[in-house]
Amino acid sequence: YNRPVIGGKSFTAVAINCASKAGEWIKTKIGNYTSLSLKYSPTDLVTEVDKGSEMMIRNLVLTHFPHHSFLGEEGVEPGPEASAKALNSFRDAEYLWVVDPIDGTTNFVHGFPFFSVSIALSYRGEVIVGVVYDPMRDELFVAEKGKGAYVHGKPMRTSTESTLSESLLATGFPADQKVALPLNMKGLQALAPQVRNIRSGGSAALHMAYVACGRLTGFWEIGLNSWDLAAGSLLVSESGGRVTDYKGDPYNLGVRNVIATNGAIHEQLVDELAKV
Ligand code: 2AM
Ligand code: CA
Ligand code: CA
Ligand code: CA
Repeated sequence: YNRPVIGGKSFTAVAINCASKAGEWIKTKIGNYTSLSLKYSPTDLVTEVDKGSEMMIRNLVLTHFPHHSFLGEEGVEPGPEASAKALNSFRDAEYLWVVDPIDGTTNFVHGFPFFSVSIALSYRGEVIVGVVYDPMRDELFVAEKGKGAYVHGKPMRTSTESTLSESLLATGFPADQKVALPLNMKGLQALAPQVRNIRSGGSAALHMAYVACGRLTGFWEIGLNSWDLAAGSLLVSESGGRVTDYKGDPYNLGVRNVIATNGAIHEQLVDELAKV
């Protein structure tokens, strides 16, 4: 894989530009958005800022790369079936941008300062660029396939804990209250007594970035979508960590139930979650 450059603009440069522009704008909109609506359920929120951020990113990407495909959360009908269908409709795409314009909308709406912009570029289904931007801390996480991962230009490595008892983990509470949420509660109950502690920040993409830079030992969550995980998956793998589905099979864009770790505790976490 060679760093691709078209018209003097690298894919990565465009991704960074999109994430920082959108992030700066989102930051000005905290406590200042005008329309809040429910998508799929009372917990599934969207604002005009989600839509505006996605439009900003989409326009910028397609201006630079008009022949690329684009998959953004707010361009897809709500609900898990539509998400899977949308991703599947791009299975033959060469270059596909996979974008979450605000990951952590609930936090954005409540003014809880933990959300991010997540932008990934995949080539024939494999993520080659991943950018996650946290506008509140002005932290920019960038990875390129085969070229490592960086936070503001500084190389990132995952943490070194090798046992669950030394581990700081994160998870998220799934929206699906019938199957996924109870399953996750069982996982929590099994893991909580075994680990140092567990956090739930509310942005899957930012949790993945925190695994990549070693602030978290690992992260797991059920029922996510491609745009939540695509960028973060490359951050983690390029930082020396591991990203798989619940069974321990390698990450791909279709993975909804994710386990991401520093590598050292990966099998232990997969095993513990398999027991519940
Ligand atoms: P979002 O803020 O972009 O919607 C938090 O646990 C994670 O779950 C976030 O990445 C959040 O992304 C996602 N999330 C929130 N509501 C969801 C829903 N109804 N279905 C699937 N994912 C959701
Ligand atoms: Ca959402
Ligand atoms: Ca999301
Ligand atoms: Ca979102």
